[in-house]
Amino acid sequence: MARTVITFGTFDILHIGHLRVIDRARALGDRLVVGVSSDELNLSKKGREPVFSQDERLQIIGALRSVDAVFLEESLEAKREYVVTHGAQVLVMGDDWAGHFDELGDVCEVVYLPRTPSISTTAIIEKVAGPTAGT
Ligand code: C2G
Repeated sequence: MARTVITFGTFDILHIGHLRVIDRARALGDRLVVGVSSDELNLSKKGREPVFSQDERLQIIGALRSVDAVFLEESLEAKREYVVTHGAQVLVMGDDWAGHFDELGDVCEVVYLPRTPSISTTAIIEKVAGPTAGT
């Protein structure tokens, strides 16, 4: 039976750290499903809307070679339902989430992969904005 891997993220302003976690997640199975977090979820959790809309982020992530299917992640608390609904045997998250989803160990294998150092959406926004931005 095909082994389905699931992962989640905002993936705003796609960068090499995102691509690496997606490629490494896909390598752990035969099929990768990605939950892309909604604009609303980001606004409520991070206090700002992503630069790219959820529709754009869904299209960008869905176009990647390693990704077999995408869906909108509308609640951080619904991981268990998403894992079961999508038939995933493995849940992959970056290690900034280490320990957070261990309780799902009864329905799937939970794997935390090391983050790619020195890159983040926030750092890109700051770099593009330039040193005088916000002054
Ligand atoms: N990531 C990484 N290396 C980086 C930056 C991000 O490996 N330098 C990984 C994160 O660990 C995560 C994925 O890329 O697994 C997506 O990161 P974010 O877009 O920041 O996702 P986040 O907002 O943390 O996810 O259920 C989780 C939610 O969807 C929110």
